[in-house]
Amino acid sequence: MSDIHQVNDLISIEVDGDIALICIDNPPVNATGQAVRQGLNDAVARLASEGGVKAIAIYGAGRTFVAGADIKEFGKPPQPPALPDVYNRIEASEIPVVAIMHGTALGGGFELGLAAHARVGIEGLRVGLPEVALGLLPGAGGTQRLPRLSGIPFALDMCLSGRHVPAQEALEAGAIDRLEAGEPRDVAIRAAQDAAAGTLKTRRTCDLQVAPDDDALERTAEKLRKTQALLFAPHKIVECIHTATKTPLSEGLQFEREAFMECMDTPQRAGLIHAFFGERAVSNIPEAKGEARPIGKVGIIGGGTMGSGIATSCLLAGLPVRLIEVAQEGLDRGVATITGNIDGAVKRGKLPADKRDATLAMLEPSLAMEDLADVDLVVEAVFEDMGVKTEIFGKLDTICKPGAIMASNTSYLDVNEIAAATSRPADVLGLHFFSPAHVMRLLEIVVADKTAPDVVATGFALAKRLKKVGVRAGVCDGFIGNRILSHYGKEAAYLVLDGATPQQVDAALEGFGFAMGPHKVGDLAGLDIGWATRKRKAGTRDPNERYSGAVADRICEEGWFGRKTGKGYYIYEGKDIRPNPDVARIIEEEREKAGITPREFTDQDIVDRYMTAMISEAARVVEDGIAKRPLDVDMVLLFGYGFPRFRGGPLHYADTIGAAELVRRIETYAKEDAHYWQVPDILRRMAEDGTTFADMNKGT
Ligand code: T1G
Repeated sequence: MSDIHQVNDLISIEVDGDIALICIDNPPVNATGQAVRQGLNDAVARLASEGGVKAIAIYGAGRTFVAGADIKEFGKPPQPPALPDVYNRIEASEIPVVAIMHGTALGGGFELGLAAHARVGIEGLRVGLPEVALGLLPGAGGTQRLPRLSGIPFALDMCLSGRHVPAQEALEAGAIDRLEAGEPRDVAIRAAQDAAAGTLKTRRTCDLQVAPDDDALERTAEKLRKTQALLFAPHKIVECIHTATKTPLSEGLQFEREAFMECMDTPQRAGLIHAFFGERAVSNIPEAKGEARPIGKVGIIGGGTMGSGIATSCLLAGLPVRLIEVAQEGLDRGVATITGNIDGAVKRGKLPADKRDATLAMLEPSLAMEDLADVDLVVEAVFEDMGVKTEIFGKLDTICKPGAIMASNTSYLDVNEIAAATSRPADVLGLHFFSPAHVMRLLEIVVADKTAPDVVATGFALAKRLKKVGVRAGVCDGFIGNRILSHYGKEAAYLVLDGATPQQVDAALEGFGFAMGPHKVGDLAGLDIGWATRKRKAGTRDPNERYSGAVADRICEEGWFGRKTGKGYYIYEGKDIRPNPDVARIIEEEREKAGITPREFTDQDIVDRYMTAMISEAARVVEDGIAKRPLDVDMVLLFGYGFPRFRGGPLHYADTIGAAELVRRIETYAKEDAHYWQVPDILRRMAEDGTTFADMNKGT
């Protein structure tokens, strides 16, 4: 190739004879930021004006084609040229343009392909329109051009699921025209030559008609009204695709643009983009970037629900596991649970069936703790008793090889005290998994006072290997998540004691976006767990604290622990779930005992109180340095506690309320209970100086 011209830092043109290549080189993912848009625009204009070229191929440098518009630009004033205009210029080009897509072609990246006159994929390619996961919709022609190429059902599926579609499926759906092997630039040269020679068919997508399918549109709209009533973008997507069936492309693009801007203006977009970057920022801390110790084999102590889940997660990540139990019966139960988990993973398509046996073969059950002498990491997952845990760590200290890491899966106990049971506290940390541990993506990496930096780095490396969202947490009772839960959980109980019903509280919070209200969650997890915690804390409970467990204790005393006993706050018979009428009686009796006259709460009252309670304790967790940044708290609640993703997390949500209003609320509620409702200093300072939690996340 002879003539290379750099249009700008990110876009270059290469001309050879009668073909030209346009290369996009904007690491890490060739996002279409302003310079890429401008460069593409100028490159196509230049080639059109210079003439002499019969075909153009656009490809990406680096590990992937274009992974979409630059998300970092969202929420800021838009910079011209707008992406749809650049793509309309490409579609209008008299010179055929072929898009060469490798790695991932997502969002605006796939839409670039759709605007081109032919699409060539390179093996391993995955295409997708994941905008909906950001509270947006494909805003550069995706909702108008894809139905023209692949029909309405496929377009609805891609735009609403946001899934990354393998190239072969995209080829079969007509979303790409060819699938090839080779380096992007080489494939680009061949494709441009074929387009110039006419052996690669080129056409404008705008000239194609959409095959009507009103049934699919109506069915989808109906389903969304039931399943995603709270979300904005999915409904707009259906409207856009519907418009594609009725109007010429230019009008459809106009409709799509307006719908896109409506989505852009929603708080959901801000919440979901906060979640996107937060998920990546949690490991963007100095400790996580240090040199990690190699992890080749893992030892798990305890074959219960947590131990088996953690073992499964390691096996699925290709890590050999030695599972330790004290008795054969427990060991067999652990192996059976792990085997069931692995079979479940095969069923869910998380593990290819032909890898099942090899994966299970990496599991070595044992009754001898001495067999942990050669592992690189031990995760202790036995029941929550400090005495038992310190005894185990004391023993591990005599067994584990130098440099081995000893971790506890405790969900609240003092990791410093556990570490002190060894002669090498630097090699000890907390790795707090969430049940079911092979499914839940959150991992609290609990850093004790003496934990060595490379041990922390190893915790983050393990999280990445297990495809978990690892969040750094300091040591306190309950770390980040459970500490906050134990506080806002009390408010749910107070609301019931003061007049609301468990069903009303659950419905109000489900209307806010939680998949399940706190009473249903309690029934699912087992009410006996909370009961044990209340008993454990009874001796140290502050006498000024209003007891929140009266109703729950009575329910547990009846032997009703929730789903596992068929009864809790609700009665569970098959698929039928209904309020437990006996709970209403218990609530009345406990109100009488406490001399409470029940009062009315609106759903908004319930949400405001519950969320203000959550935000208060979350703010204190940041203030105490247990969480280094507000976004760490947000990601813990999103990935471990079912917080609605579109709200971004409790502290992102707090910024939509404002510190001054939160202080006002707490001071109002404190008139009822000054012990429970206390304004965190950090909130008071924020109300005075106007800082936000987002400000505290900046620079990370
Ligand atoms: N914009 C800006 N930065 C991005 C980005 C994007 N689209 N995609 C990734 N990054 C950053 C990311 O934050 C990280 O930065 C680094 O790249 C590596 O990413 C008009 C409106 C492509 C599958 O939603 O799904 O197009 O943390 O760690 O695991 O219709 O990134 O290193 O500083 O995730 O290999 C639609 C989003 C946009 C795709 C790669 N596109 N990206 O995964 O690496 S909206 C998306 C991804 C749009 C148009 C609309 C993944 C990936 P840092 P990473 P990875």
